[in-house]
Amino acid sequence: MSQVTSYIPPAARANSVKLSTIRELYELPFNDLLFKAQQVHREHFNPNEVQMSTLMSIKTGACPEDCGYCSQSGHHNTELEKEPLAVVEEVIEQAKAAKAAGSTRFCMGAAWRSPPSKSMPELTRMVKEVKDLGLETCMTLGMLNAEQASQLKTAGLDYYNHNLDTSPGHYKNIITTRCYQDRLDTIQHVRDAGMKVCCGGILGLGESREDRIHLLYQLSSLNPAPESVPINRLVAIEGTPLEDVEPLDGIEFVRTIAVARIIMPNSFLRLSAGRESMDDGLQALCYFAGANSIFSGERLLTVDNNGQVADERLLSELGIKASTQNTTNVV
Ligand code: SAM
Ligand code: DTB
Ligand code: SF4
Repeated sequence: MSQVTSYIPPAARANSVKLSTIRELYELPFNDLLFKAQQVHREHFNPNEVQMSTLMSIKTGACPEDCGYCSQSGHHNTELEKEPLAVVEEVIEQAKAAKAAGSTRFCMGAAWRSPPSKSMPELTRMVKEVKDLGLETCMTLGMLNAEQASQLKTAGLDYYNHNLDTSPGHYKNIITTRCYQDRLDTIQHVRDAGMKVCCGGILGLGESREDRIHLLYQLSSLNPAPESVPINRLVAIEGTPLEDVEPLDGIEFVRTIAVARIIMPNSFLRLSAGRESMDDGLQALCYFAGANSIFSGERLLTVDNNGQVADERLLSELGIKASTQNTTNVV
């Protein structure tokens, strides 16, 4: 594991939004912040459209990493049923169902520290066959080296999801089996291979506002900013070290979405894990603050998601439509 002293490559620092600017945005009166975020949102996106992705867990549990929030870590006793790598046919079946339900992107997630070399042929076949269905492809498989990133890109992978999760300072309180720089290195390999970056974090890990400011600073300092930014709200899982953490206040969650929208105006902001615990009002505020992408379907990787019926009801009430266009040429 590499030792970290500095997290932002010097070349990216020049363009990055200042920490003090992010702090000032957080401190704005709520209505001023939301008004500003909605203005920025309208300049860059259709405010009445959301992009839909569907997740599939292609390898579940027994992960060697010790992420304190995760049901799939082999370090915690979560009683999760482990599953080996899925066969390609099963993945295609689920991708077809996702497309039929209106999803434009299919995201395949595996509980690995990094993908084993022996699985690369199956993984590249999954990418090719999902892409042949006319879906955008995304994977999240843990750390990648340059060669793996290039193999996945050649197979047709559009996006790679790899989150920074929290601030550099809070990271060691949540994960000890890898460091921040490891995450940044994989993100760089993904960029160098020519794929789009999906990178965000989790709120509600017992972090302070200052940690949230530093997380957003890191994300907006990636050069360029990630095309897709998932904002997860902790789903506290029994048996993990974070099972009893105090839930993050909804208003602070919305503020974070709004600040992210302002400082990363071209990025799709995905309201990710934890949406199931949000009532209609909170979700509506998140959309108003600039969230414009969600995971559809009944399940995320191991936890429940809102499901199509509930999503269609709320989105129709809000007059928000699922975007039908792929995003691979946007930004
Ligand atoms: N193993 C891969 C990795 O860590 O990059 C991919 C899968 S991992 C489950 C993807 C992301 O899901 C994590 O980085 C984290 O941000 C989010 N996540 C996992 N468990 C969560 C939970 N209980 N609540 C909220 N977000 C969670
Ligand atoms: C991301 O940031 N959130 C998604 C996706 N990327 C892979 C995963 C959420 C996982 C939620 C917990 C679970 O289902 O186990
Ligand atoms: Fe493993 Fe990813 Fe879960 Fe961490 S978040 S324990 S790397 S599956």
